[in-house]
Order: sequence, then C-alpha cells, then structure tokens
Amino acid sequence: MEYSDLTVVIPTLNEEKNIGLLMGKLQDSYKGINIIVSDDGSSDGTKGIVNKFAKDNGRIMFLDRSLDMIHGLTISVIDAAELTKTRYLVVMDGDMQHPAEVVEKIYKSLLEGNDIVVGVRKKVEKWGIWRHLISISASSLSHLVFKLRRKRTVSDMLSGFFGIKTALFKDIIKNNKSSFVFKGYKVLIDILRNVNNNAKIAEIPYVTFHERTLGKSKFRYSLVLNLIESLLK
Ligand SMILES: Nc1nc2c(ncn2[C@@H]2O[C@H](COP(=O)(O)OP(=O)(O)OP(=O)(O)O)[C@@H](O)[C@H]2O)c(=O)[nH]1
Ligand SMILES: [Mg+2]
Repeated sequence: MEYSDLTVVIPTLNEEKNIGLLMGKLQDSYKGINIIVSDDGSSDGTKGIVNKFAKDNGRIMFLDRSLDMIHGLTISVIDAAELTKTRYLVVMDGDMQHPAEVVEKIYKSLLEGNDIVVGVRKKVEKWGIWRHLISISASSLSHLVFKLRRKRTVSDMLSGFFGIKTALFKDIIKNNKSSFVFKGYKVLIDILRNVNNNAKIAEIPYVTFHERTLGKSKFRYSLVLNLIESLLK
C-alpha cells in the first residue's frame, strides 16, 4: 500500500530519545509517507536527528518554531496542518506512546470516507492515581459539556492521536482559528467543537497506551486549565 497521500504531524519538545525511533518506524512501515515534525525550540538533539532523516528523505520536514511568538502543542499542530499538502493527515505524539501500527488503520478509515478518525486508548498502563483521576474527571467533564452543547462526542475525547481530512482541518482553521487554545494539548477538542454535527467520525481502539519510557513528560497540571478553556470557548 502507498502512503504518499498521508502526512503524519508530530509536535515535539525535547524528544531526542524517541523521535528517531518513531520516524524510522513510520518510514520503514509506510511507503511514501510524509512527516512534519513541528518543534517548539527543543534544546536537545531533536532538530539534528530530524534533519538527518530529512536529508535522505524529501518527504520529511522539520518545522522550526523556535523563534515563533506563541509556543504550544496546539499551535504547533495548526502550523504543520497549514503546510500539509496531502489529502489526509494524522496527528500523533513524538514519544512512542501512540503505536505506529495504528496509523495504517486510521489511514484506511479515512480512505473509506470518514472525516475524522480517533485513536481510542482502551487501557492506560502505569499512570499514578492522580493522573488517572484527572484523566477520568477531564474526560467526564468534556462529555458533559459537549452533550449540553449538543455536539458530537467520541469515547476518548482527550486523545492526541487522530486522523482528519486535511481540507476539513484547514477549513476549520480558516474560519475558527481564534477559537483554538494555542497553548493547550487538546487540539481534538477544539476540532470537535468546531466541526459540523453531520461529519463522519470513526474510532479505532488500540489496546495499551504505555507510560512514556524515554525522555521527559511535558505534562503539567496547568494544562487542565487550558482544557477547561477549550471546553468553554
Ligand atoms: N511543539 C510542541 N510540542 C510539545 C509541547 N509540549 C509537548 N509537546 C510534544 O507533544 C507530545 C505530547 O507531550 P507529552 O509530554 O508526551 O504529554 P503527555 O503524553 O500528556 O504526557 P506523558 O503521558 O507524561 O508523556 C510529545 O511529542 C511532546 O514532545 C509544546 O509546547 N510544543
Ligand atoms: Mg506522552
């Protein structure tokens, strides 16, 4: 199968321990795949590693956002989406928590005609009690707010692993860019809030979402405030 009509967007901040492994896996598994690493000024070796891949493969791009005025995961994904030339796009983390094998399933589901395809975690390993509690509360709150606003929900509202038709994403950005929480983590929530209720949305369950094994987490509790802002916009 050919993947030249797919771009994988990977937001990164200091992922030197993971990004080479992930790009190698994507490049070897998916012929013709395009990758944009959208980096917010990593101070480690992330840039060097990605540029090494990019030198040998014209379909890989390092988007250097180090000098941009606004830093954040969501704005990094938006900037990469605006540069995407393929018909389909998948967003995934650069820390190996999202299984590269699932990209194929998401892509096939997009090819079947779905507008948005969400990777759904079925089991989260090794999170501490607080992280679990926060995740469950944030997820319940997201469902509640969406239901009250009569908006479509998915079973993992907080997923950072999803595919979307590029034209749809660009359209949402064009018409509603200011309603995205640029510094937030939950770009999917911003998309679902803005998408038309008759969009075709599918889910791809995957079994285990492992705790990050390499590199440092950028998760901080203040991101929950960004999520609440995202829900209330
Ligand atoms: N461009 C950009 N990428 C970011 C930023 N913060 C985090 N990332 C990347 O976004 C992805 C998700 O961040 P993580 O630190 O893994 O967050 P998380 O998965 O919620 O937390 P853990 O489960 O502890 O890993 C990773 O690829 C990070 O490198 C940011 O401000 N800008
Ligand atoms: Mg992570």
